[in-house]
Amino acid sequence: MPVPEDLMDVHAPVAKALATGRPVVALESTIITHGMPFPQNDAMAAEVEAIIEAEGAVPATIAVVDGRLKIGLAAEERMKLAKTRDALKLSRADLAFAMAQGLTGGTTVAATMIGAQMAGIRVFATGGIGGVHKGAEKSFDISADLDELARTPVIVVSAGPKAILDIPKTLEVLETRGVPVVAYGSDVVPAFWSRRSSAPAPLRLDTPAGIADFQRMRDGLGIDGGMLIANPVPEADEIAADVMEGFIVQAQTDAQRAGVAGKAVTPYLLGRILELSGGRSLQTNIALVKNNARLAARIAVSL
Ligand code: PSU
Ligand code: MN
Repeated sequence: MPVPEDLMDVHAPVAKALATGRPVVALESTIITHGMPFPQNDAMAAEVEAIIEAEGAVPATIAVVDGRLKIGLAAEERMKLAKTRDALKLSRADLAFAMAQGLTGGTTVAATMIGAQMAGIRVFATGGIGGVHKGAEKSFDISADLDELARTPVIVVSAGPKAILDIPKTLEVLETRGVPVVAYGSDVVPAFWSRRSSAPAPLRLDTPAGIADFQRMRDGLGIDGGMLIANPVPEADEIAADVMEGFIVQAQTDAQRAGVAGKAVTPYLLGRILELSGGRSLQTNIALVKNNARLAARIAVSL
């Protein structure tokens, strides 16, 4: 059996930071391969990495390239991935499949958490996590991201569950599985493109140091698994929930009509919402990922 170190390529600046105990922030790559069109996807990824560096941490974009698990990508590698049209979308179920077959893919929140933990990275920034889809009582569509949060000890900084999901059901599943959901500086859980959902925050913290203290206490008690930080999108970039609702309902109707199922659902809905909103949802998505990267870097520095 190969040992994990033989399966992954840790980008030199990331390896150096990990070896010297400097803060590192993991980044996912499904948002690059399936979440945004080229060239905005690569531009977003570059800006996000620069924000993390400006905060004094080292970014590590995680992906699978030709069967190798990459922990950190050089700029040319990232650009190449952003242009790869047939890249797979890899979660816990198919991460090892892609590696065994020598394939290339973006890693979802779940697969990125697995890679981060293997490399020893504690903090990870993304846009939004997958969750319980609306109508899940019929479709059974519940993202593997939720199970991963329950089992893998990585702090995931997001802008809250996407409003294409059933937010109350997503929070119920996280509570059942023992995943802390911390709203950052807010009494309500943010809803990705919008700062507020109708769900009260299960937990609230207002500083990166407070989040780091909470994690240290979990470590001290031997409580494993991840935690979810829900960081509201900046006010200037938000789209009001009632405006979003129209786009979401339309996108869902279109998805059903087109027979979209399984792992294609989230990319389809995001793409359709982008079209329906005339590109506005993409601008908001980019702004919130940058905002999350900044907070994640501050948490990593605090830890
Ligand atoms: N957030 C975005 N764009 C995305 C995703 C999140 O702004 O593309 C991706 C993440 O990688 C997340 C995945 O893990 O969607 C969830 O997919 P699913 O619902 O199929 O588990
Ligand atoms: Mn799904």
